[in-house]
Amino acid sequence: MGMRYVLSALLVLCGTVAVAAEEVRALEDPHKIIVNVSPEDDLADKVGSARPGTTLLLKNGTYRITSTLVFKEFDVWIRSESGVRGKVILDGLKPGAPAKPLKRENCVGEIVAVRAPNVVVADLTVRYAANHAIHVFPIGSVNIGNVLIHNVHVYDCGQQLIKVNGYGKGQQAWADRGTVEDCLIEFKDNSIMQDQGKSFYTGGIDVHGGRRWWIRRNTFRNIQREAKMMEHAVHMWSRCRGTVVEGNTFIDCYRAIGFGMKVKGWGRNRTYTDKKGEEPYVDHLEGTIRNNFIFNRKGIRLESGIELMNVIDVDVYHNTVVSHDKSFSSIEYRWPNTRVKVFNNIVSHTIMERDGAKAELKANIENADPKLFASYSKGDLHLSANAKDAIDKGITLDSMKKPEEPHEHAEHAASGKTPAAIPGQTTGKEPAKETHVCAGPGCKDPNCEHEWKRKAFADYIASQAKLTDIDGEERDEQPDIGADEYSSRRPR
Ligand SMILES: [Ca+2]
Ligand SMILES: [Ca+2]
Repeated sequence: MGMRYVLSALLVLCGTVAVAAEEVRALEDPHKIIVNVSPEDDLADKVGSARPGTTLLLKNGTYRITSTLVFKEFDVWIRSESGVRGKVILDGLKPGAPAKPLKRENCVGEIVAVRAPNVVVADLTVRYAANHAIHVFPIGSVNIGNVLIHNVHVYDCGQQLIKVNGYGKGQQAWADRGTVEDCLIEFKDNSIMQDQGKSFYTGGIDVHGGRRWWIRRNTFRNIQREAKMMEHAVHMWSRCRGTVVEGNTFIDCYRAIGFGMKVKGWGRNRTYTDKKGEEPYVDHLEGTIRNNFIFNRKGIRLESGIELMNVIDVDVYHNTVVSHDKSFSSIEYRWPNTRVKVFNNIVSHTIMERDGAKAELKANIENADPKLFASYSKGDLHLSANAKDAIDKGITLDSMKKPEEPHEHAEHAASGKTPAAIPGQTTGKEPAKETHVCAGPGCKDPNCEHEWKRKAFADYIASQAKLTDIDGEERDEQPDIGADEYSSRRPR
């Protein structure tokens, strides 16, 4: 299947907030084994019997998932034949059970379980699980890498919609270098959220101990209920490392982005061979949060837009955080060991220090005037032509142009190898050894066999060479404050 572009027919109105139609690049599929699947087929069996190097190509329709689809082999893809994510639905509602009211006990526990490297889930919809729509966690003591979730619509599950865990009580293995991109992650019916009394055990993407995850260009919407405490739309913790969260739009989420949480080791946190982050304990190392729009309408509480909780070496720049109601904080950094940089952000409320945390703060705008935005009332957070305090007022960020490459693309599966023999996969607590360092575009290494991976990597390198904004537009020599670089031709 060649490279093609799909105009995702997404023009969704959420109150007054419009999510613009977006062009999503279709993945180029390298596989020669294509298994065609129809809704009447036993999909769990097809997934369970797929060999490495297989693509399961799903015809249009709703697939009733009565037992979890478990991906145990590496390099297996599942995607819709049409490339349109709304036309293939993996539905966890038990046969005969009502969809309204939506109840956890009427749904399968998990719909997709990814337990092997290089699995791709693309161009479809996943809904109605008691716990998670997609759960990534290793088998045994082998790390898994390069899981890709691309152009997927995920909604209405009881716990976290996408969950990434380590394996076992001693946490011998982890999931690294995952990518979640161009997805719509939301709640339509939040009655399914797991109620814990004063809070809900529910969120968007929740990653424990993962290294170099890349969360980009997604829309997160309505991950909130009754103004009660709940999990973040994106939460990276238990000593995740090198996360990049960029170019996402968050609408009506109670807490949008969280890095870190715990102030002490808790037996399920990751350790690294360089022992970084162990003494004193920190809960997230390195990473970048940039070019994100975060917006909550009147009546939908934003507890906090970006929370940095016991983290070090995290750069937070060029984000725009606006809530119509008063927030507890727009951005906050907390706990004595925290060390972060917070530059070029524009927020409707405050950037808050808590409990002795340290941040280098430059060129941020707090208590932003609503007139700075293209439409404050409708939540269009692009800059208005009159945003004199923001346009060309940011500091240049030469030192931040290249965050750690989150998607090393070092270990590709080659057909016929077992997971344990995949380059880069190791056992125990050691991080994956790098057997191949990609030279980027034109890489000659025979291990670097997947053209689409090379393209993704080339895109990434290109995006780093120039500092861009949330629209993917290049920033000029005098960067604007916030996620948007002002242009008179504003994308809608
Ligand atoms: Ca500028
Ligand atoms: Ca722009």
